[in-house]
Parts: sequence; structure tokens; C-alpha cells
Amino acid sequence: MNSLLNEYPHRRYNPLTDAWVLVSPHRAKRPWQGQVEKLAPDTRPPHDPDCYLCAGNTRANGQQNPDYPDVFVFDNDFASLLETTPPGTVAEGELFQARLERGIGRVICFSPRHDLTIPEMDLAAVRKVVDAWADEYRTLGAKPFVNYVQIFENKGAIMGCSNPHPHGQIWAQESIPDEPLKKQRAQLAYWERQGRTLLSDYVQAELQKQERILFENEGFVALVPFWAVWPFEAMLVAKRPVARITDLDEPERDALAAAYRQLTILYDNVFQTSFPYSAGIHQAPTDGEAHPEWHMHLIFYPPLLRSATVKKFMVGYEMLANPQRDITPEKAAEVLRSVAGAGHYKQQG
Ligand code: H2U
Repeated sequence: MNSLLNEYPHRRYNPLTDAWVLVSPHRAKRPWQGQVEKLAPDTRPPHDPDCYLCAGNTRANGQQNPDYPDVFVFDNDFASLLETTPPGTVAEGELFQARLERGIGRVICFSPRHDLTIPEMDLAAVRKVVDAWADEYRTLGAKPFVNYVQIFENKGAIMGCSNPHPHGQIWAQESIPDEPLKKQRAQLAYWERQGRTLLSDYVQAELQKQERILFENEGFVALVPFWAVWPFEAMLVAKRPVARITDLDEPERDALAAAYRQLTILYDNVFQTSFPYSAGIHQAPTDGEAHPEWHMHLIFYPPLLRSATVKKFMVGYEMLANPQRDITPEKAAEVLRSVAGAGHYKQQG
């Protein structure tokens, strides 16, 4: 990489979202005197009688969870979107516009085990999560009013996650939300210009450079994007330019499960803690169009910066102007690669 980018403040462009990030590599050298304490070891029981998500327990609204053996998906009892919302718009000229939004919220428990997270689950169990994501995407997306399905995992108390039981959420709705919409526009423009997906070309170039690649398997490449905003932000990109999770074949579904697990093991190993993040799948809308421009990928936004407790804050300049980072994406990739090897830290001697 051009050495200027290791030394001087610069802006990097995200071609997927048409946004910039300010990178200040020189600041990464400054002394740090903040808190660095380690967290107390997490000792959760395999089953918690007070957990709303554990098998057999009663949820906040009085419904009982089945004694599920692996993955369990249910309608969110407190969903942000409602299937019963009628159509309607409220518009008072240009300046006051609103539209009623119809949608569905689902919760997906990844495992009956309260004490595990994806990096500690075995591969076969993670593969069941991938299958459940695909089933949900297919069924929710098949509903005529659903034009977009957002599958995500919000992990860790630091991220506002309400429960340590391994789980994710799925929101399905009428509109295409802003983030995927930005990516759709950029990918469509690239596809029309080049006849290839933006991410096929990007991943190929990254594989040649090898600076930001974390690992690859048969179906997916894991990398820290050139334009990463969060300190250890990463992407899992499908090697084939598939538009959606349901386009993955069986070995690719295995590869996605393995890559999700492997990346989150690296994360846990960095600060020897259960690494918090928001992660999710960006893929084609379910609006009945083919979307050849879409290249499915997963994005991980973890907030931790220097230790298990010191997180990056997106405040000040970042709220008012542009996101900014100190540690370069190349350095972050180096750190993540350096903790690969003997599996999850808890299993190491
Ligand atoms: P988060 O931890 O990411 O907030 O996800 C938990 C979700 O589970 C949350 O959206 C739902 C909450 O509404 N939930 C239920 O549907 N039923 C319950 O009994 C508790 C939590």
C-alpha cells in the first residue's frame, strides 16, 4: 500500500455506500492512559430459569418457548414493525412527510444453550442458524408486501443487547431501508457500467493485495474493508456473485457457517472476551426483481478499540462531520490475523 496512507491523515472512500471515513494513522502512536481492566470471566449456566429465550421458559408476554433442540424462531413479542399496519401517508407539503410502514419482527435463538455464543458453538450448530436465516428470508420475502428482509445479530451489553442468550433478529418490511438502499444504488451503477458486481472486482483486488484479507474458505472471503469505520470492522463476502442467501448451494452454506464462526473466534481472541458487535446480512431486496447487481455479504461492526472495556465512541466530529479512525484497517487486519491459530481462546491451554 502507498506508504503515505500509513503516515498522514487521509480520507478513504466507501464505494458501496458513497461515504468517506477520515483515517488518522499518526494518532495510533499516542500514549493511552485510559482504563484497560479485564472483564470478570463470564460464568453463565447452560440454562437460566430467568431467561426469556431459554428452552421451555415463559416469555414476557406469557407465551412458553418449546423445548427446542437447536434453532428457534418466533415472532418478536415487542416488534418495532407490525403486520397489521394499514396503508397510509401523511404529507403536509414538502416538509412534513410520513408513510405508515408494514412489517414483521422475528427473534431467532441460535441455540438452547444460554452459555454459548456463535464462536463457541460447533460448526453443525452454526450451519443450522444459516439454514434458519435462509428459510426466514424465503418465507418472509415471499409475502407480497415484504420488499426487504434484514437479518442481524446485535451482541453484547455494550451494544444495548438485552439478553446474553445467543440470538439475533429479523425485520421484514415494505420499504428498502437506507443502508441497503445506498448499497443497491452503488451496486446497480457499477453493474451497469462494468457488467460485473462491485464486490467481485473488490474481493479479487483484495485477494491480490493480501493486506486486509483475514482468511478465505471455499465459499467466502473474510476481510477488513479498505473503508472500514469501526476499529475491527470486517466483511464476509460470497466468492460467487450471489444476490441472496437462498442462492447459496450446500457447500456455500457450510462455508458461511464456518466463516461466521471463524471470524467471531478471531474477535473473541483479540481481547480474550466475548466480543460485542452488530452484524448482519446485506442482500437483494425481496421485491420480485432479479437484482443481478446485488452481491450478498455480511458486515460486522464491533465497537471495541483497545481492550475488553474501552470502546470507540462515534461522537463529536463523527456525529457532525465524518466517521474517523486511528488504527488503520491494515493494522486491524494484522491484529486479527495474529490471533488466528489454535481456535477459541477458552479452548486454548
Ligand atoms: P435484543 O437483545 O437484540 O434487544 O433482542 C431481543 C429481542 O427479543 C427484543 O427485540 C424480544 C425483544 O423485543 N423479546 C421477545 O420477543 N419476547 C420476550 O419475552 C423478551 C424479549
